[in-house]
Amino acid sequence: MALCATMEAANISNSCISTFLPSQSSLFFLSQPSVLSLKNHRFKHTVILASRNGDSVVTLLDYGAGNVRSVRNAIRSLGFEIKDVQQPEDILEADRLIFPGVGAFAAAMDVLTERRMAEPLCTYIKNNRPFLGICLGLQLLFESSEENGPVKGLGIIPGVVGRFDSSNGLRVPHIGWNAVQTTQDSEILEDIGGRHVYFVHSYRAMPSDANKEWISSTCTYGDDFIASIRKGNVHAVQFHPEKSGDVGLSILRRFLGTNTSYVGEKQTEQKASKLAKRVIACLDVRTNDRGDLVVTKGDQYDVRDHTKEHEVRNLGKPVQLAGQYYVDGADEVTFLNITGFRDFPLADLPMLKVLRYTSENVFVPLTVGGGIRDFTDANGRHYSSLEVASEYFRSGADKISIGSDAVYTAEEYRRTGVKSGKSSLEQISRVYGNQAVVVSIDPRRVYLKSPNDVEFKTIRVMSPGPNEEEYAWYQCTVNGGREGRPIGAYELAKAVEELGAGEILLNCIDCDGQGHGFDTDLIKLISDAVSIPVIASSGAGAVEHFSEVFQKTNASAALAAGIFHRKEVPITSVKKHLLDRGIEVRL
Ligand code: 1PR
Repeated sequence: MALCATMEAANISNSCISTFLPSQSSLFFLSQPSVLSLKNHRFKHTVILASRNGDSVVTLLDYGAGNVRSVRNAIRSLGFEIKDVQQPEDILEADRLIFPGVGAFAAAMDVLTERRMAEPLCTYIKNNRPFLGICLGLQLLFESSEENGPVKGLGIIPGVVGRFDSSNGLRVPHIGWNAVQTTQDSEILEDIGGRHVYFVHSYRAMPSDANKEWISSTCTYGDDFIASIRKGNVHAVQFHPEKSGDVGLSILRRFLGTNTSYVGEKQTEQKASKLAKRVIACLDVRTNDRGDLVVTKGDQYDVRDHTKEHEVRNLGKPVQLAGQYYVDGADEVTFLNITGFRDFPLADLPMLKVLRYTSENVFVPLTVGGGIRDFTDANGRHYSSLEVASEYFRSGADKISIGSDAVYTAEEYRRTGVKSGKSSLEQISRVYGNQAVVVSIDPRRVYLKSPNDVEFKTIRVMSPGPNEEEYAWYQCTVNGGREGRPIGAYELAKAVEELGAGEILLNCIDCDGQGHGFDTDLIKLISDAVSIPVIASSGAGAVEHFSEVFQKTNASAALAAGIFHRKEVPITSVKKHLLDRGIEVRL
């Protein structure tokens, strides 16, 4: 590795850098210092190039079942080249092999068997050759899995992979930044030291006497499960290093054989101990009247200025802002293509480009929403919602978010009581897993004199309505809040959980952009009703609003937009405040 350049671009904002953040500068490892990457980051960063010798090639086992772009980007950002496994022999010839398992266990085993890759993979591992399995790439090493099963695995490690038990209120999937306890020396984990890493999964392998010699770390979620294994040169991790920020990149770097620590110095005593509450930065994206793709922000979903020109508010460039939020410590970044309901996203190539460029340098999870539905274009070509989602995943999304289409699906499901299996929600979660499917709800509060005035779930509100109403229901809307539908947020949330959603992004049109705080009545109602994680959204105006929502509700994450875009409240201040209030966050 050669340190090539330290550069400081113009207009660096220090306003959001506080003393407790892990690093005040970020390290970017580029195989080629592309103009785009450098141009798009207006913050201090260092570029390091891997040496160009035979050691810079990594073999990747990508069996084509889903998004491994993030892993590719992370490897490339460390200065390594990727050689894809094309045929079984490539596995045995690899100097180091990374296996990022994606999709479902049974499907992955089928592909490995059909392509005659299972046997060379077992031989490679049994010969103690350098190996790193990620997520499903860890689970497949075990004897079998209960996912779609029982299904036989590669049988290298004793044990059965089972589902998290949600019967005691545990939210499944396990999504977010959690702590690991190392149980055995593993040089690839050396930089973890009390930091959180990113997990997203519903199934896990459990420690036992039979597999204890393999375990290098465990994680607690309900019970203790296996977070990583290590035997000789064989490593595998249940979490996602490619999505775990600088700690994750350091794990990859150590596996790839460069042992220098590049994790920023941590200036806090906080040690990760459990699943952290997430702070998410959201970018509502659309094309403005000049044809530029911009980050905008509405007041109760109205994104146009109240001036004569009535222009779409322009709060910045999507790739640049996402990169900034990554450096500032956002635990996830969400892009919502807010005109996706009328503009077909696959025609919206700029949005796909935004994802591609962002995922090159942002190593935390990326969610994208807007326009995920079946579509027939002017030439009569039909696109399924699965195709739309697949394109988003291929472009770098880790999760997709469905808005309007999920409302129609839930209405139909409530009407018929039948799961058709054909909705976008069901199809995408079947192929990519529930953890990859978020449903975004856009409800509007409707006040009522009596809870019997509607057939939907009502609540007694903390503050009475304009005509002293004491009750309200939350009516779902579609098309960016333009049309109210005959279904409540409560009914929608319950239905989409049953249909396969892995997470709920809970907006509130009344609170959006107001800065008066989250609607805790609504968030409590929904987060108590479902057992999947709920992201609280809309209304954040001060750091206290984040602690309030976590103290009063069971939200797993809180999302904000306007206060971050306008630089009124930095992400670092939000995290510091939560930490001061005893709420665990990722640092
Ligand atoms: O219906 O599948 O095409 O998805 C469209 C997506 O775009 C939905 O997720 C919907 O929420 C979003 N959307 C549509 N129109 C708007 C709009 O603002 N006019 N944005 C819109 C929704 C709400 C939040 C916002 C928070 C936090 N934006 O994402 O970021 O309210 O804001 P704040 O912190 O400033 O209060 P489909």
